[in-house]
Amino acid sequence: MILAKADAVVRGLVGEILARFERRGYTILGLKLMHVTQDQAKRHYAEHDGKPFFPGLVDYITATPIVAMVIEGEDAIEGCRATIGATNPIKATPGTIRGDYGQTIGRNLAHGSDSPESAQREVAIFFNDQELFPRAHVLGDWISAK
Ligand code: IDP
Repeated sequence: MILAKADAVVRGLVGEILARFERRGYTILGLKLMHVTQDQAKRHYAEHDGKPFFPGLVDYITATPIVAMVIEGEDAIEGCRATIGATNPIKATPGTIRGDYGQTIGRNLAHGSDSPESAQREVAIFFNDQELFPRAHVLGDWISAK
């Protein structure tokens, strides 16, 4: 699951971010502009609870609406994380989302799930079944045929 976080929305970079995943050939299964509740933010970032930056992180993704996306494709998790770039934009390679548009770790524009288990957990926090369109599987298989 991908999030275009609050700074991406405020800066008008949602289209740019979304386009990068579309251009790689991934299939969009779900996509919405939404306000993240405190509860959703805390569940999503539960692994960071207790760290000094946790309150600021929750504030960050609840500050304005964000865009949540579920996408799929061959090795999509690894591919999406590569497209997003390193957590700290200063260390992110130019050509990645964070490397092209980010300045600080506290405003790094995008989130990408780091494992299939995380993706499953996160999708359940942000989407209900009616908001996902699994029929796109057919296109996903076709476009990434080996
Ligand atoms: P990731 O987003 O690249 O997977 P994680 O280590 O899972 O990175 O951290 C989740 C998010 O927490 C980061 O994207 C960033 O927004 C925030 N974050 C991580 N470390 C720091 C920090 O040291 N200061 C402020 N925010 C941080």
